Amino acid sequence: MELKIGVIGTGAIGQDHIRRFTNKVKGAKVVAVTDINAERAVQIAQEVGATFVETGEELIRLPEVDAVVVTSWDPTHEGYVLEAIKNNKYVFCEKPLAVEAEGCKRIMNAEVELGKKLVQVGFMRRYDRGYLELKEMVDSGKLGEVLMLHCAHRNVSSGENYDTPMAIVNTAVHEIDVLRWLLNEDYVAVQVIMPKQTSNTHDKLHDPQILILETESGIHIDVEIFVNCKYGYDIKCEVVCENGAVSLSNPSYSSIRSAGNDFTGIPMDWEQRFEGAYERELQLWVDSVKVDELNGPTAWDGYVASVTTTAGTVARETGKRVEIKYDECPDLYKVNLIKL
Ligand code: NAI
Ligand code: ISE
Repeated sequence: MELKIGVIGTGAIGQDHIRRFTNKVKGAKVVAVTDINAERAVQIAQEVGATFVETGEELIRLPEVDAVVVTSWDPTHEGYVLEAIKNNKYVFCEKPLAVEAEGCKRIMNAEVELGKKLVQVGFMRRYDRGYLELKEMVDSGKLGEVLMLHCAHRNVSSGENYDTPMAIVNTAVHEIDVLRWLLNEDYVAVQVIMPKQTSNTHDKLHDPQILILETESGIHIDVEIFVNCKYGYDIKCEVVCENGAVSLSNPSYSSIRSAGNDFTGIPMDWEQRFEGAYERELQLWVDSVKVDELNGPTAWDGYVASVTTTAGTVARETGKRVEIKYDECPDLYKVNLIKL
């Protein structure tokens, strides 16, 4: 039977996910969409044979909607997720789960009260083949203990509305999630370094920035966040261990040799770079909803990401090393195995 999905937010990633549910993911169908930009949502609804609904709340309550996807702006996520839980519906929410840790806690409380996980957060990097291979190597212990990680998150360019705090809250949040999953460890402290700026920025954005995270066992992680690098969408991660190192490589399917050079393509955006990860993420979410047992990133993961990004913001503002403390993890979230 097909899982009938309602999508809230038909902007960039909302449209991508609708396309994936329609053309790639098996066993799912988008039956309802909504957006405050009604004109665009009506058009998209027509294209995929879905119903346009006036509001997100109305969409969540529709009896024909089995599960909800939230791809609207960040501050709207919490309200829609809480409404979905209230209506006992599974909900896939793009990052961030809520803009602040308190919002994530309200969502966890609602799930704990219900005694069931209904929420999955869109941390798609956990489904990327490259990160999965790194994790396999780290977990195998073949290279010895992990000592350091050197990472970079480079976007081609950022818009006028993208400002200094977003580098951590909106962009490095992906590293913050995927690296604790990769290492099976949480963070204990964070620092932020503000290096020399690119001239390709504006006065509300300090670009690049460097985030330094420390984990429970003392692993140091540096993450360069450079959102106007101009040349491509470049995601780097080198895990340095006692007896070797393992790194991500950019997926590319061909290269050109000409005039004494070897040209290899670089993805230009996250859609291209993580195409396979998004597909796997949504397919596994649909499969898990159908068997009534989620196995992806939880509200707890959303909470940990939020506490960490907030600590990162304080570290940037104060220039100091900031210790990170999380609440006790509720039992509901202690077992969470992604079966890939
Ligand atoms: P966007 O601005 O292109 O689309 C957001 C859409 O939500 C817009 O069409 C807007 O009209 C609509 N919207 C805003 N408030 C609404 C409300 N109350 N009810 C219904 N619709 C509403 O933004 P984009 O890039 O698609 O991002 C959406 C979300 O997805 C963000 O939270 C962002 O952080 C996340 N995201 C995640 C990515 C990932 O790699 N996992 C990549 C890009 C975005
Ligand atoms: C965007 O919101 C994403 O989630 C992308 O994956 C990230 O690369 C980009 O920097 C963010 O703005």
